[in-house]
Amino acid sequence: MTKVYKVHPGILVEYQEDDETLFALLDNVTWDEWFNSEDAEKPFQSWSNKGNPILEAEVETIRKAFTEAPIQSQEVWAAGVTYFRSRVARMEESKDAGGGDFYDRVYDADRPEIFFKATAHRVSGPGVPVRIRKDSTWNVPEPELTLAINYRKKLIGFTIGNDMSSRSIEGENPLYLPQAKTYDQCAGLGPCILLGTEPLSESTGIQVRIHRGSEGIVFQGSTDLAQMKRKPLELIDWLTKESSFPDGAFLMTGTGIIPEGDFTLESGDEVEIEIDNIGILKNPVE
Ligand code: DO4
Ligand code: MG
Repeated sequence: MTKVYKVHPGILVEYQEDDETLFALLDNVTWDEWFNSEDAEKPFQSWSNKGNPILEAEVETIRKAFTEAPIQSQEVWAAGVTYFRSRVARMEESKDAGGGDFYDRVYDADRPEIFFKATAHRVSGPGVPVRIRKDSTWNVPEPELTLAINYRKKLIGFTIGNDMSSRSIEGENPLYLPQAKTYDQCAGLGPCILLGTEPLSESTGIQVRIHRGSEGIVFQGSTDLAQMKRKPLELIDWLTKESSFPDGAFLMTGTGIIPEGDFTLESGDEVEIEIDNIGILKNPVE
């Protein structure tokens, strides 16, 4: 059976041995070095020997110190309209601006929609606020399986991404997409990278829950990877065709969950995204 390794910021590695969860803290390597090392692809055999084993009881204390996102110098990119639900929602929001047709066409085209999302300083780790733009009136989180890709353009693992989006800005004019998508704290990433060089099973579930103070859960939705029209390796191929990534990159693979049109996020909400086998990413909204 293949071993499961999860790498948390830190670099704290979580793995299973003889039905036990073990942890090792790697203090002799930076995140960028680890991300682009041979061991990240294999994954991890020799690092586990180099790491300092720590007790499970110490892990929570250590992890609290790492409300960081699992990123150092990697760029964050995102694919769009990769699920039918996204195609329908974008066509609705942009119909008055005459942009609906573009989403329909990109859903069926060979070339996917891929856009630049963020550099590391615009990304929030677990528990750290993500933001809604002050000049936007209609906002949603987008829960997305996110691929970790090394400088050799190879898939090394998976994390959870929140592609925070302004639907009012995007819907006004599709040319405003970069402003709808990229601003300070426009993305959540974490809590770890589940190592793996093969795509996850299509039955992998993605869930989102939006909590609003005493009202409780005001939106929840779910999907699975079988609903995604594009394949992860196809998206990596398009992203890396004419671009190099000296420190590697993250690629969000698009959302299959979008609340109905009358829903907007509010400051004070908390977004909780869960992807099977990876974990849970929670961020308050500012
Ligand atoms: O085309 C606009 C953005 C699409 C997107 O972010 C998504 O489908 O997830
Ligand atoms: Mg998205």
